[in-house]
Amino acid sequence: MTTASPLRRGLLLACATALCGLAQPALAQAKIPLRISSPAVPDDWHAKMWTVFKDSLEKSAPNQFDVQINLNAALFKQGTEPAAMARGNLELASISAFDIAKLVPAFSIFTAGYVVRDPQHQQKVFNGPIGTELFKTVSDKMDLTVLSTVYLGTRQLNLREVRTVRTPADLKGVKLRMPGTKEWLFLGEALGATATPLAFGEVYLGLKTGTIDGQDNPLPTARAAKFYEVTKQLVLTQHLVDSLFITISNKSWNALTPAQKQNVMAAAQAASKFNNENRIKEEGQLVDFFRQQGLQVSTPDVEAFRKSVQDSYARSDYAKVWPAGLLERINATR
Ligand code: KDO
Repeated sequence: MTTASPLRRGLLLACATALCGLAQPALAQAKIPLRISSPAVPDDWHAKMWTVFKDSLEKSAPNQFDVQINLNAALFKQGTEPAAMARGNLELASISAFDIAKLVPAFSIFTAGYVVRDPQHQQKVFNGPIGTELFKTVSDKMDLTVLSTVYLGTRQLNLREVRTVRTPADLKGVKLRMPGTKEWLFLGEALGATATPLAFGEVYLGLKTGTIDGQDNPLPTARAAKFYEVTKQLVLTQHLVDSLFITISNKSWNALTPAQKQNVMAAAQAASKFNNENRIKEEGQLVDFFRQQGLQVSTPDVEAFRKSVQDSYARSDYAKVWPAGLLERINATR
């Protein structure tokens, strides 16, 4: 065995250092970018879940992914995420049934009030054959792969001024803020209110200044976005057990190795598990919190709301495109 002279050793070392110096940026560049955009406020569970996603992925696939979390709709406007993913400007997002229904009309069944019964029902529906079939259509028509289903919460009403609300008729003339698509506005009208479109980021100010009379969201979101500071009443209508779907663009998904796919899928599932557990727990505690904040909490005639909302959907064009038997299959899922 020959040993290198001190001069040669020095040269070798210098070369190796130079090579390392070159190799490092090359390695950094090789990381797969995963840009995420969400309208959620940082204190909401479905914003925090992205950190769980990032940490979980870093643990299972160290240094392979560059996960970039953008909250408060800072990167893309609420509802424009699927288009951004289609254009290749975004890799991941948590999109709603309302976003999906625009391109997959059958999905509007999940935008209808009083269809999904509770978080357990939601998970059974989407993790079973109905989810498998519909997610295949989402992949075909939207070029997106659904990685997991997130429980956004059960939507309730939150009003600026106290009023007696027993049935949908009591919401006549109430300017109820809804996100700005026709599916959302239909839900607001089905509740008996005057649905008023507004982006999520403008709701706090809208309530404060009175351009809207109320908003609907799950209680954890009303807490995280501090809507209790600018409203006086909660009406527990329980009108929509709402979902979000963690999706990745097919272009990004198909570029992953089988092992990376498994890691990304597991990270998405860890993220939704974190969100779902915390959100369900918090929903059980927040009525007391809102009372402490001075809000009046009222329970309307939920059966009257259910009947009126279900009748509105049954009469609507939405129901005409629901695949035959789908509603019955959802109802029969236990
Ligand atoms: C909202 O704008 O009311 C809504 O709850 C709609 C959801 O689909 C989702 O976009 C959510 O906002 C955001 O993630 C902010 O919490």
